[in-house]
Amino acid sequence: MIVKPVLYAHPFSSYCWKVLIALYENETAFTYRSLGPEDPQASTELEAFWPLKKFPVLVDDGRPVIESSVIIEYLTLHYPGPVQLIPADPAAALEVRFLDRYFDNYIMTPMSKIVADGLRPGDRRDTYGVEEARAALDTAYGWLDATMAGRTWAAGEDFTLADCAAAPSLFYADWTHSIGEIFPRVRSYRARLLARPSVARTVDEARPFRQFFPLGAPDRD
Ligand SMILES: N[C@@H](CCC(=O)N[C@@H](CS)C(=O)NCC(=O)O)C(=O)O
Repeated sequence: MIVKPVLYAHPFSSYCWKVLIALYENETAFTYRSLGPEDPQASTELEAFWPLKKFPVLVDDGRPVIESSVIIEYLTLHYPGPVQLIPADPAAALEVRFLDRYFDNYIMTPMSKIVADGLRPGDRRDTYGVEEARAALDTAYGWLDATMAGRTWAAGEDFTLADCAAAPSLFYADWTHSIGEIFPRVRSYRARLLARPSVARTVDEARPFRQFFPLGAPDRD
């Protein structure tokens, strides 16, 4: 009997999108354990595998694989498919891993800071921290705009791990602190990502949860 890996995830979670996009790119078979009130047992199991209770977590043959980037690396090793998300060439792979870190650390992190602030009680808001995060996002958009010159995908002509990280980062970052018209390459890259079938599917699966976006979701993708 073939045992499929199990993914503990939530369809609206940005870090889960990263892994879902990788799974959909290669049509990798997996069992989706959606974390939510409808399945409290899934959250109990997640905590047993990872007491920090961060998701996604992939469990393969009873072994947890933790951290979205590591999960995608694991999938490329154990469930390779036609889309090579990490290049075989080590130097090219380094660039992909750098860009993956770039999207997580310099787009996702300040975006999450602003979103999390929206969940705080009104008298406990971190106005200065949010201003800093907005400025950090503009700096990050600027660097990315220059870097994307002549590139279709983050690391060049091939869709990689870096694009799996870019899709949720730029999707939610634009909702949170819009990508200005002075960053045309970032805007068109975001649109290209949204048109990619694996990303479009992930965005569609998250649609029913938009009402829960803490800052209020705009009426667009
Ligand atoms: N570095 C982790 C980040 C995971 C993460 O922060 N996930 C969020 C959902 S997008 C989460 O678990 N939130 C629940 C919590 O913080 O308790 C990764 O790449 O997987």
